[in-house]
Parts: sequence; C-alpha cells; structure tokens
Amino acid sequence: MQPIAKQAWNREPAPRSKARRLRDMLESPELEFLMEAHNGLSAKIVEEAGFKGIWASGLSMSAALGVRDSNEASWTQVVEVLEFMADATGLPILVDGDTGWGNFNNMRRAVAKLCQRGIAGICIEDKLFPKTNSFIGDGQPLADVDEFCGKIKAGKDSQTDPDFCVVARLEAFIAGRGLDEALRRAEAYHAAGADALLVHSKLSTAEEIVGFAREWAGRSPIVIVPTKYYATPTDEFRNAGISVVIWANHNLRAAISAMREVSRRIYRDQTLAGVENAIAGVQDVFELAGNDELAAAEKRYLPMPRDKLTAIVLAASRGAALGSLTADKPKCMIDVRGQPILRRLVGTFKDSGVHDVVVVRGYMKDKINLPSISTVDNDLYSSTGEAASLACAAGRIAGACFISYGDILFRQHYLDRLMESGDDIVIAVDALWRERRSDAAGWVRDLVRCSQPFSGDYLDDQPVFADEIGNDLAPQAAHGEWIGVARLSAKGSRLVRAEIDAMRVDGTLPKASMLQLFQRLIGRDHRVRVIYVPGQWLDVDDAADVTTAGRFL
Ligand code: SPV
Ligand code: MG
Repeated sequence: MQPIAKQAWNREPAPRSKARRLRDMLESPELEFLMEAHNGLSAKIVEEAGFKGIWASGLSMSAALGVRDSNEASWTQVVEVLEFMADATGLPILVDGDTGWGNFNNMRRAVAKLCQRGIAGICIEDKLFPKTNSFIGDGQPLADVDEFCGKIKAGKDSQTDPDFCVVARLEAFIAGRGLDEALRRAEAYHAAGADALLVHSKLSTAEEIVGFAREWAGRSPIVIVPTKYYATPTDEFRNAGISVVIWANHNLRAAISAMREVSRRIYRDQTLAGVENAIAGVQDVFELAGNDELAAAEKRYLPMPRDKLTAIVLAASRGAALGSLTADKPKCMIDVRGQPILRRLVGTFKDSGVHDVVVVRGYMKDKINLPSISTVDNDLYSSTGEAASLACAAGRIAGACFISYGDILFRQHYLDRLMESGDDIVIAVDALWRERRSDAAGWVRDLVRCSQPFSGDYLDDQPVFADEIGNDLAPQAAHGEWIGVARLSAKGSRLVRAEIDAMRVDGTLPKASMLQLFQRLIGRDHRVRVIYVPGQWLDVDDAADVTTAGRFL
C-alpha cells in the first residue's frame, strides 16, 4: 500500500478542466469577472488582458455576424463561433444560450454538443423562443416556470462533463414582474438543479439585484450583468455577495467605435498616413494569431527548402600523389568515366536540391570552370591547408550549409541522412572503414572516435557524437572514417565561422586541416553528430583511386 500512497503524494495535481475552472469561479468566495468575447480574436484579447473566463455574449456574437440578437443566427452557427473561441484560448467560456434554442430537447442536444466542444457552461434565460435582447422594448413574455425547470433538468442530465455549469437567468425584473416573482422563479430553478442564477436588471442602479441578493442569502451563486448600472462601484457587488460579474458587450462596442473611426478617417483622407500609428501593427496581428508557433512547427515538420542550402566544396589542392594526372589540372577535375569528379560531385548536390554550390579554387584555378557554380579562390593554396581554404569562403558559411572535399564521391542519399539530423554540426562517418583498401604508402585517413560504435543498424536513431577526430588516431581506438562531407545548421555555421576567426587570431589557421577545425569545436563542447554510412564512397588520392572511382560509378 505504502508505495502507492507515496506515488500519489508526489504526483502533480491534474490540471483543472475548463468547466471545473468556471465552477470554481462561481463558487469562489471572491468576486470574479467574466469578460465578453465574440470570436477567436476577442477571446485571445480577453485572455491576454488577464481575465479568468469569457462570456460568449449572444448580443455580441450576433452583431459580429451582422445579425440581430433575436435568434437569427442558428444555434449551430453559434456553436461554430464558440469552437473558434474555445480553440483560441485556454479560458473557460460561459455561453449565452438564450432560451436554450428551443424546448428541453433542443437544450439536451445543445448541452451535449457544448461539452464536446470544450465549453464550460451555458446560461439560459426564462423567455420565449425566439427571444430578443433584454434591453429592447418593455415587458417581454416569460417562460412557464415548469417548462423552464424541465429545460434546466434536461441540460443537467445531458452534460457529459461533470463540472459543466447550467446557469439559470431570471428575466423577472426585465419583464417588470418584481422581486417576489424573481424569488419564486429562483427557488424553482435552484431546485431543478441550476448551478447558479443570473439576475438581470435594466435599471441604472444596482437596487434590484442588491435587493434580490439580500433575500436570496447566498443559497446559490449569483451572476450579474451591470451593463445599465455601470456606474455602481464594484465593491457594492462584493458587499452584496455577488459571485460573478459579467462585462457583457464591451469588446464588441469598443470594436464598433474603433472600426467606425478608422473607416471614416481613411474614407475621408484617402490615405493611411493618419491612422497607421493609431492602430495595432500587423506584427501584433501575427503575434495574436500565434505565427511564432507556426514558424517553430515548420522547422520541426517541414523539409528544409533546399534551394536555400549552400554547399562549400574545398578544391584548392593539386593532389601531388596523383603525379602526372594533375600536371595540367587540379585533382577535382580528373576525369572519371568521362566526367570530372567535381562535376559529378556538384551533380550530387544539385540532384539533392542544393543549388548554391561554392567551389574554393587554388591550384590551376582557371581549369575549374563548370557552369552553375560560384567560386572563391585561395591563392595561397600551396602553403595553406583546408581550414584556410574554407576561410576564403567564410562569407558563404551562412544559414544551413554543407562542407565537402572536392575529390570525393558518395551516394546521394547520404546528403538526405545528414539533413534529417536536427543537430548543428553533422558529419558522415563510414562504419565499414576497415574494409577499405589501406595498402598505399603513407595513406592518411580521417578517423573518428565516437560516443558509441556502429550498432549494426543504419536506421538506428540513437544519436552518436564524435569524441575525437584526427589523422593520428590509433585505428583500434577509431569507430569510423569521415567521408569528407559535413552539414551545418545556421547555428553550426556561426560556430564554424567563430572558430575560423579564433584560429586566425591564434595563428593556427593557415596550416590547419578540417579535422583540426572539428576537433577544436569538440574541445569547446560543441557537439559534432555522427551519421554512420555503409561505405559506398571514395576519395581520389592516387591513380589507383581513379580506377576504383570508375568501378564505383
Ligand atoms: C448578451 O450579452 O447577449 C446578454 C446580456 O444576454 S444582455 O445583452 O444584457 O441581455
Ligand atoms: Mg444575450
């Protein structure tokens, strides 16, 4: 028994449902407030202002739809508006359900539907369908008490959320029928199961509702709508024991005034100059609409638009081990089965949708003249290394980009695998590196020691990171060989640029290799993610590699 009790003790309290929060407001000893909203936008503004709950006003929703508050909007049209409001905010909504949109049967269906839509409660008034607004005309007819009680019971029996609230609205004062009639009806509605009473009055003072509250003596929560007695200090409502005040239509009325003013002004002036600074900016609209969240979701769910990706190809060196093959051209331009390696490499990037390819040239730079690439030059190529070549393209290391040696060939889908990782610096590492030839004298390999050896499953998405990377790693300590292509995110690009700057300052840049650059980043605790690939790549370092490259293709 004991562990269970302990677990229960440690558990976070379950968040309260919207209906529960409305119920808590009704039952709270403090005076609480509901603010009117009539669509998703106004609901967000009410929440932003700090209110704990929303009054979905029938008058306001109707007016916003351009119709009268006389049940001209059908109940399903109202539910549609409510759905937008409920989606737009986390606040509980008490909906103005007019007369329940029909008899007990319509009430049952409406309550079930409202519970489905996450609405916290409904307020129904004891008038006749089709109703009209309480501030129009005199002496509106009231519903039969028993019939109205049946509607309350039907609503309570139909709620699927135990905390859903049914508020019974007394129109006795509106109909000029006085306090006794109001109290008689209040008793009946309370007995029928109403969770609270809304007492309405169209006097300019709080006299009727204060008188009612005194007689009612707190037997159930009282809700009021001081639209007409707006000048009454709020403390009077507190002192009278009112539970909830509804500010019933003020966002709609504010919107009417503001829209009228701006429309008239633009019409008159035929320019926007006079209004621009007086109204919400479009940025405000985007913020209210939650565009930030959409941008974050796009990052998470949409494939990166690859035409925005850059590939920086390091192709400055001669490749002396290739002897006469590079006497008249840099090694990236050596022909493999009818095409220079570089053309094939650029084709791999372009086929993957990476159209911005920047080649860093050096040795015999004029021979690198492929169409559809841009070039930067490392004129000190004979005395500098790869990091210095990359530094020549520092201005292009921006946003998401690939960095690649210029003398390698690999399977195109490796680029997709690098893209799929959300990490900032990602390198492709050959897990089958030990199977590659290693007979050439002085053969240099870009070895990587990883946080985990290859699991045997290329689809294993357990993240692996490079712990150490270098040419001088003991082979028995290594888990793979970098194939010469890396992918940076926008942040990864910033980190690489910053490291190049640091190397420039400490004097290590001219001679540094790409591996030394990565090792410095690892040394600064920047994670270098490893994507294991199964061989199927090659670099062209000597004449034998050129033959292998032909076979590879
Ligand atoms: C509403 O806001 O639609 C109401 C309150 O029902 S009142 O307009 O005062 O009747
Ligand atoms: Mg109404």
